[in-house]
Order: sequence, then structure tokens, then C-alpha cells
Amino acid sequence: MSNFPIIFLILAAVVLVFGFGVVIQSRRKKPTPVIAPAPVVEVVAAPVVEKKRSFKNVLAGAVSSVLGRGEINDTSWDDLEEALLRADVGVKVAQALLEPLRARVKAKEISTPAELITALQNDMSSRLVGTNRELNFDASIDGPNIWLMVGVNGAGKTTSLGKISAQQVALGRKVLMAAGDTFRAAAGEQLQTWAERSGAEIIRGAEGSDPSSVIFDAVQAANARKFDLVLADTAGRLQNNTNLMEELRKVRRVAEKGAGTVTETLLVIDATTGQNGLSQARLFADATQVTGVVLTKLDGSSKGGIVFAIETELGIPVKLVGLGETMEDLVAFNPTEFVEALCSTT
Ligand SMILES: Nc1nc2c(ncn2[C@@H]2O[C@H](COP(=O)(O)OP(=O)(O)OP(=O)(O)O)[C@@H](O)[C@H]2O)c(=O)[nH]1
Ligand SMILES: [Mg+2]
Repeated sequence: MSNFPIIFLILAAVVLVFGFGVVIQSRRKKPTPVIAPAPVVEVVAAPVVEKKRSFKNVLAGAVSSVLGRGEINDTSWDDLEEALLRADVGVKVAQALLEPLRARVKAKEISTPAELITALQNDMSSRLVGTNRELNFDASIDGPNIWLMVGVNGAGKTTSLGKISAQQVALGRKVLMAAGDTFRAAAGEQLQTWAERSGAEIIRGAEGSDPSSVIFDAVQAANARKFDLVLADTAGRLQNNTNLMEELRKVRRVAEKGAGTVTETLLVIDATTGQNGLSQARLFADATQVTGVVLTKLDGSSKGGIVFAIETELGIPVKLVGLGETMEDLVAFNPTEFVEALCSTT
């Protein structure tokens, strides 16, 4: 009986130690809080995946028939050449792609249809990769950056400007639109809607007023109010109309008279117009020092091969591609995905 208090004490000590152990263990096991992935990532990722499928696989038919034969023969070359021309890569580029491949087949470097298709795809990609496709924004200049949109009627200038605005606002930049298409009153309305949609502000002029002065005013206002970027819309014009091309030269000159600098002149080309876009590009580039191309309507075009002609023959990078009419339907041009999609047989 005299042992009872000692046993009691030992039991109490065991309970205490066990109790501490549980507390410490449970503290250790306490899960570190998990930061849930931002749902925004999911939202952004979905449409991009969707867009990849929007390029037309215009070379798929030729690729399938070349692969379907046991050997590389004259018909293989005819199929590829015809498909490249139909996709509007242009005669020069088609030849420049196929001639070296013919030589490699002759030299037995390439012997199977599958090797030929892989080599063609690699050559097409290598013509496009390595080009700088960033939009030029220079944060070190005094005053706002100015980006000009130019191109023929209906190419997609105003729509692309609206989509670019949304992307730039999302990057945290203060954007002011300049409604330099004073030719039609409806053009200003259209741009106003895009300004509201994308979170930008807008300066408009009266219908028929001088586009240069509207853009000049916008640049001055942007500078005074510390905007980062002026996105200037212009009226569509035919590249062979010398007066209107002269007007565009003036727009560019006057835009830089004040505090801003034109850091990007984007030529908007409708991909469905194919080779015609090449002569447009040449004349606009002469008039306005084009720094990049926005290729619109690639969602509906079977002439996406024009990308090769524009880049190879003019050396102007395709920076953005339009894949539809909504605000999200403008993506950075990714050459590898593009070439894969052109040749995809699935
Ligand atoms: N499917 C498709 N439609 C587009 C794309 N980009 C523009 N559009 C449509 O093309 C039409 C003309 O677009 P605008 O942006 O008004 O063209 P614009 O060059 O400003 O025309 P003007 O000011 O009249 O010279 C509109 O119906 C647009 O919705 C695109 O990438 N895909
Ligand atoms: Mg317009």
C-alpha cells in the first residue's frame, strides 16, 4: 500500500510525457497551408489551347499522300509543291524549301517519305524561329511609346488595336487610344467601344479632321497625363493610292513632333488575301518603316503560308496573329506550333 503514491506518480508522469508527445507530434504534423493555384491560370490556358487548333492544316493532304507511298517519287514532289503554293508560301519560298530536299534525297541523306516530311517540317520551322517577335516598348524614353496601326481597308486594324490594348492594359500599362481614322464617324464609335472593353482611354477628332493632328493631340495628352502607350488607329487605304500613303508618312512624322516616340508600326494584313498581302506589305513598308505584321483572320484562312513569303522576302517579322473576332483572339505568333499545325494530319 505504501507503494501506491509512487505508482500513482509514475503513472501521472507517463500520462504527462505521452500527452506532450501527442501535442508535439500533432504540431509537427500540422499541414503547411497550401496556396491554391490561381484560377486565372486555368482561364487563360484554355483559349490558348483552343487557338492552336484554329490554324488550318493546309498541308495535311499532301503530307498524308506522301507518307502513304512506300517511296519518294515524282508524285511526292508534285504533291508537296502544289500544297505549298496553294497555302500561298509563294513560288520562291516553295522552291527554296524543296530544292535542297531534292538534293538531300539524291545524295541518299533522306530515303523514306517519313524522313522527307520531318526534314521539310524542320526546314520550314528553321526559316521562322530565332526572329525577335516582341512588341517594341521602350520604357526609358521620355514621353509615351506610340504604336501605329496601318493597312488596307477591312484588314482588321481597329479590331487588332482593341485586342492589343486589352493585352497591354493587362500588363499594367496606361493606354490611350488615338482615333486616327477620321474618315468615317463609325470608325471612332468602333474604337470607343474597344476602349471601354479593354480599359483604355480615347482621344477622338471630328469626322473629316486631319488624322495627324488627332494623333498629335493624343500624344500630348498622354504625355501630360503620364500614359505609357498611345495606340493610334488609322483609316484603311489602298497601298497604291499615293495621296493616302503620303498622309500616312505625315501621320508618322507628326506623331513624333511632340513628346512621344513611334516604337512600333504594325502592318495589319488579312491572311485570306494571300500573296496580295505581300505587295501591300512592300508598299506600306516603304512609306512607314513597318516594324511588324499582325496577320489577321488566320482562323478562316487556307493561305497562312503567306507568313513565309512576308518574312523571307521582306524581312518583316509576323508578331501577332488574329484567330477570331473577340478580345482574346489575338496571340503571339509561335512558328513551331504554326508549322506543326499546317502539317498536322490528325
Ligand atoms: N475571323 C476573324 N475576323 C476578324 C479578325 N480580325 C478582324 N476581324 C473582322 O474583320 C472585320 C474588319 O475589321 P476592322 O478591325 O474593322 O478592320 P479595319 O482594318 O479597321 O477596317 P477599316 O477601318 O475599314 O479599314 C470585322 O468584322 C472584324 O471583326 C480575325 O482575326 N479573325
Ligand atoms: Mg478601322
